[in-house]
Amino acid sequence: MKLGIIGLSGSGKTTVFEALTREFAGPGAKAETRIGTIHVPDARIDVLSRMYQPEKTIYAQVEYLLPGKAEQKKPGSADDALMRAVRDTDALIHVVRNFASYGTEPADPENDFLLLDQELMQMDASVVEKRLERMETESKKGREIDTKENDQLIKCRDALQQETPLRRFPELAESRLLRGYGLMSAKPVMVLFNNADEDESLPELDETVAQETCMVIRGKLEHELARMTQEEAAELLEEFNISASATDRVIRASYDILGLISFFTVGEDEVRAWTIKRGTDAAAAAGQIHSDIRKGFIRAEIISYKAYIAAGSMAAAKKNATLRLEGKTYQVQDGDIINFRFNV
Ligand SMILES: Nc1nc2c(ncn2[C@@H]2O[C@H](COP(=O)(O)OP(=O)(O)OP(=O)(O)O)[C@@H](O)[C@H]2O)c(=O)[nH]1
Ligand SMILES: [Mg+2]
Repeated sequence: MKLGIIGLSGSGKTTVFEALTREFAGPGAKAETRIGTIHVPDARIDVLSRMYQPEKTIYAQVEYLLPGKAEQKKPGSADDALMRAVRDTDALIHVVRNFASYGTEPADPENDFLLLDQELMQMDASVVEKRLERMETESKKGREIDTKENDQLIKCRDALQQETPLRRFPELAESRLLRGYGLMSAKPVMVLFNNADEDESLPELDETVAQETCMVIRGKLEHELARMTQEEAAELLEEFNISASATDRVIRASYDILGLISFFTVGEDEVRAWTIKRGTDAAAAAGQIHSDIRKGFIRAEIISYKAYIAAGSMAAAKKNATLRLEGKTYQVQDGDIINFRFNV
């Protein structure tokens, strides 16, 4: 799963990308598209790993993509290079400047967000319009067109004309028929306000913006923290009276906007988080591990992380019956610890 980092020029995209991924580029590397793969921090995995002392501990992962210079959106320009760059991403992190910087206007975060968000909608509108025109031509020639797709495209056009991003309409945002178009405003988004070092609060937002998933990061501070040794970082955190770096929180939230949850498998060889879409059933979750486990699925032994910790051990959980047996259609919940029983 991949998240694309977008934002107006100078908003702090590179700073945030590097703080989140801890991949620091020297000068010159700036022009290229960068991808960073990172672990999703999960305190539950930490605890399970301490209990089992396994040979391997495996966390869930997400990828961040920072478009190269040439692909970033220039305000007011109509080029669709940005769209091509983030086409294959599953969600967007929209970085918004909320710090004063020398030589630029004072921060106007709400306006900046809306400006680029509207440009995303214009990009979508142009894609949708072109496609509708083509379909009309086809249909005039007597060729058959996909009427359902046509229908959905018209709904997109209507929404975009009202300046409503497509992500507000689950039917359109999740449509298989539209997936190939890489529509920008259909992607889930996290608005990441990039604050000055001294400021930890969200800017005041009106309703339209407040309904987005909004978070704050102090990009420059987090960037410094990410480069430090643990001792140095602890000192800086104390100086700014912060309990922990915000990057973990932001990374977890990126996982959430993707609609992803984790289930766990545990053992002395491996403690592992597996990533699935919310709503996945036990059979599909088994298939994530191995197609044979799905094919030979008998039952899933399941206990929630919380119940497991409360019970203290698998044996105790079996005794007090918090360990349950579930079938193929059981909807896996975030934090389920699962042992699949299967035939090969
Ligand atoms: N005070 C302050 N400065 C920041 C913060 N984040 C970034 N900056 C500064 O703002 C400038 C732009 O940051 P970048 O991360 O390069 O922004 P960008 O969005 O990648 O910029 P372009 O790639 O040029 O579009 C740099 O000088 C950063 O040091 C922040 O949270 N606080
Ligand atoms: Mg940059």
